[in-house]
Amino acid sequence: MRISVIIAYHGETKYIMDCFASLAEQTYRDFEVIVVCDGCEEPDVSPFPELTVRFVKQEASGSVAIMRNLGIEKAEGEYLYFLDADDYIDTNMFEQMTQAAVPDGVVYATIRHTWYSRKVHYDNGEELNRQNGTAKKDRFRGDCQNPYEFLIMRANGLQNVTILGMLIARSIVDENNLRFDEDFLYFSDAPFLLQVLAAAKTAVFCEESVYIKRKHNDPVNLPALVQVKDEEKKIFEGMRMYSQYKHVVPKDENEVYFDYKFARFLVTRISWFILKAKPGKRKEVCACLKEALGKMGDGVNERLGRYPRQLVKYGKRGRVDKIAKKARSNARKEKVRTVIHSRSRMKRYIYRKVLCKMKMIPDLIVFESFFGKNYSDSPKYIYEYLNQTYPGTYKSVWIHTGKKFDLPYKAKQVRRFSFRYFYYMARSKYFVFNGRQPRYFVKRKGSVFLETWHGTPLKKLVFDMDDVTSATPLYKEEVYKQTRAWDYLVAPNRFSADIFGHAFMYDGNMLETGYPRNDILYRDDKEKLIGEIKDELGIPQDKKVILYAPTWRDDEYYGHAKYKFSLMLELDRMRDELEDEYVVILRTHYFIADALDLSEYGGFAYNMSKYDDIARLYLISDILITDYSSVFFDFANLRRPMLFFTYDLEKYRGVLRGFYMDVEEELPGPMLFDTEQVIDAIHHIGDIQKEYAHKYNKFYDKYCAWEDGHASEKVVNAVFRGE
Ligand code: C2G
Repeated sequence: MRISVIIAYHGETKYIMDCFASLAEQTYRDFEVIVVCDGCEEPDVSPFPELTVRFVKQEASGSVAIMRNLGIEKAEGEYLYFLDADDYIDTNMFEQMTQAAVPDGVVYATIRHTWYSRKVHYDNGEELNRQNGTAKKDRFRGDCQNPYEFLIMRANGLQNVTILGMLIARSIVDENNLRFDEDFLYFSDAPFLLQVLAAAKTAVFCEESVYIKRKHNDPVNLPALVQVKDEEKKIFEGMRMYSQYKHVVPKDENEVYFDYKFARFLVTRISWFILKAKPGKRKEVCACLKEALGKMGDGVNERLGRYPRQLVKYGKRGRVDKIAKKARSNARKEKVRTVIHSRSRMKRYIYRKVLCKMKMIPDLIVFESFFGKNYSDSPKYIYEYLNQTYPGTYKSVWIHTGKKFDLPYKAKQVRRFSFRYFYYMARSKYFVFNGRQPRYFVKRKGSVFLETWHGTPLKKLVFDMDDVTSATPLYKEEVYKQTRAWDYLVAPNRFSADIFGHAFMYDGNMLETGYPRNDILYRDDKEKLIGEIKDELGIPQDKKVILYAPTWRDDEYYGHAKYKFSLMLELDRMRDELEDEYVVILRTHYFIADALDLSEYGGFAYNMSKYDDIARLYLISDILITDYSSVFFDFANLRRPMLFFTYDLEKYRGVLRGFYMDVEEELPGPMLFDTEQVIDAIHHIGDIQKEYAHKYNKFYDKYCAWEDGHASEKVVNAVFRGE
């Protein structure tokens, strides 16, 4: 029994390899693959010699309906199976489906959704589901054996009613001359599905067969059809599709499901569209809607709540004005309900609607470093430079997370997300942040946002990441919106400037100045400062300092921005071997929630994770041990030795992130994998420095070339002095 797999391909090169792999590994082998290319290059199938693929070229870019119809023309199998180029299927799907197949019938499967590539989805399924809300099971809880109910009701929205994951006897299509309706760009699945169901002799549910639908985490560059922002066309198509194909659904209890889906489409999409539409457009909607609702049965009423019932009633009477009025008052009620039930929503509401309408304060600057956790990093040095050089010219506000900072110059301090925070976020002209601002930040006309960012990127960032496992799957879209608000972005070196351009899709002002946070590393009075900092921290002046500053791991967390850290360096052994000459400072990343108790190593190991400014720790450190943290790009400015404790290199590089550089080639120090190697390296640190001198020089030239101790000045001149 031969299956024809029809894939509509629209140039989704990034995804189709997973799709092919899932076909190549099918346990059932009697199938052909037809890829219809939509005005794009054929994908490379060479990595899958076991697949016989026929390509059909469609010259101009068309629609999924046109492509699938072309596929049907070419198909030679007794069964048709539609698969999307961005999706993949379980390896035993065809085997299970063919066992369940009946002549002149269809078999339908389970659909699951994922944001991830095949590798991540299968390897880490459970974990990732928990963090990012991937639907593990269909949410549908109704009768799976009733194909109408199952196939219509499980979809989230009318546009998601789909033909995917269904094995269809070719005879059904031929005898009834069925084709996808090419008049529809977004809604061609439902008509085809309904016609197939009406003509099929039997429809069998095969629960174990799983079709995995991949959601796109980059709707900016590669939106799925449901993510395309083309609301007007979608609204009209949805109404037309329902009007045209409602009659295909049998006039029995199954009618209710399709009617229900359309009523929800009215509530969630059409009514909003009407609300915002101009009078002429409203009239057009009115006519189409009236026609569509004229086909709606009465059976659906008891399934609908009061509000949808009212909208249906008004729509049937052609009263779009009433739909708009009702939708507006309903939206207001909803807003009030959510706002009064949540203090944070209330504050955000007042921020947007009231505070952002107040006059902007032209000499006010809001500073934030690491989401208010520290008084540190480039915002700190810009603030200090401004106050030293232009005393009294600017007013400063520092954001903190609960504990006020000890600031050297006059400044207001506001707790993050407090009412005062929103007040200053709304009224300030300038913003100096080293991370992303909140999603709801309003970029007011005339305001100036200076983003300093917080490190030369080693780990892949935003648009250069494939799977986003460490953040919400909508991270890319979110960052895209946030980076649109940045007026200036500081780059520490050419390498970063280039990466920031594509990783953030940033084309605003790039300040190619070096990092203000590194100015301190070039101070003339460094020696004096080192003595002072050692005294401040209680570190003996005569001991050398080893700073251990690792980064965080995307897959080890308690919750949002609360990451775990396990200390893999054995401090006991280090103390035994090194305590005569050295002390160790442990500095965990600001995302790490674990507070490590090092009291038993008193006098040898110090936990400085809560210390504000890591740059001051660099200054007093003779050796840096790190892993994949950007700290080494900064520390290199001191030209002191570095060791890389990369005990989980393969996992980190391969599964979690991916790097921008070839670490084996470029790191200016050895990669070490256990405590013994670390101790040995410290004993032979002089030899290591000699061995790595050449690499270190190259590294310094590439990543530290722009640093000269004057970055704050250059940034301030560009942003605040208009130079
Ligand atoms: N940091 C620190 N202590 C650590 C690790 C990092 O104080 N143990 C600070 C350093 O200033 C470092 C910055 O936090 O440069 C960023 O830390 P990374 O470990 O590089 O990780 P991440 O926050 O993911 O930023 O482009 C840079 C990347 O975005 C990395």
